[in-house]
Amino acid sequence: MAKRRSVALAALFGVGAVFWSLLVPVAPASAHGSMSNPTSRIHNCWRENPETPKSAACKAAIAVGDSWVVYDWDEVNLPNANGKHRQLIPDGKLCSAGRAKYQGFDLPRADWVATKLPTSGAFTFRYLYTAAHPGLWELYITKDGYDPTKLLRWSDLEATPFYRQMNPPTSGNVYQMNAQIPPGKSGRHLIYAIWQRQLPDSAEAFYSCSDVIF
Ligand SMILES: [Cu+2]
Repeated sequence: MAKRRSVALAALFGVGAVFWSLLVPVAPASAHGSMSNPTSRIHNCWRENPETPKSAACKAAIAVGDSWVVYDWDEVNLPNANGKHRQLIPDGKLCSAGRAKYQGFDLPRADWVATKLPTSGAFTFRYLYTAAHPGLWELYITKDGYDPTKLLRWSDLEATPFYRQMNPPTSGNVYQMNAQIPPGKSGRHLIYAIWQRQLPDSAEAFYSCSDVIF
């Protein structure tokens, strides 16, 4: 009896899935972006190869999460953020956007692969996208005295972004963010990027953590 019912249910769902696929336009459900220069933690682990990561930090992140998570490197998002990043994402979970799926990228470690940045002047930050959406980009840098071996809190970031721009120019599949390097930084720091899409299009936002060394 139970078996016959499950067969009937499977048939029902099978028909439903076919019907649904005819109605929904074919579009990538998870296609958005992440910082590529300086590379974000998850973007870097994806480049290293989720199945054979090289760095100890990527190995550890994948051990906590899973390798399949890394293929969704462009989807560290909250679908309904609407600017309320600080209310929605708890301290210690900034790099995962508070999502359990991405928790490996919150690991406090001093050996995340880091990009060397100049200590002053203009720099083009690059944000790789798999789908373009109009929105507001903000780049935050950690305060002096940042300690990468501690969980990242909102209060570890400077209060105001050093870059803030609606719809930065694109080249290829990359948003080009022409910014001034925040002055006075030395050693290891973290750049937190927030891409907030705009209503009525969407309240979705994307988040990324890029480790850097000045
Ligand atoms: Cu998207």
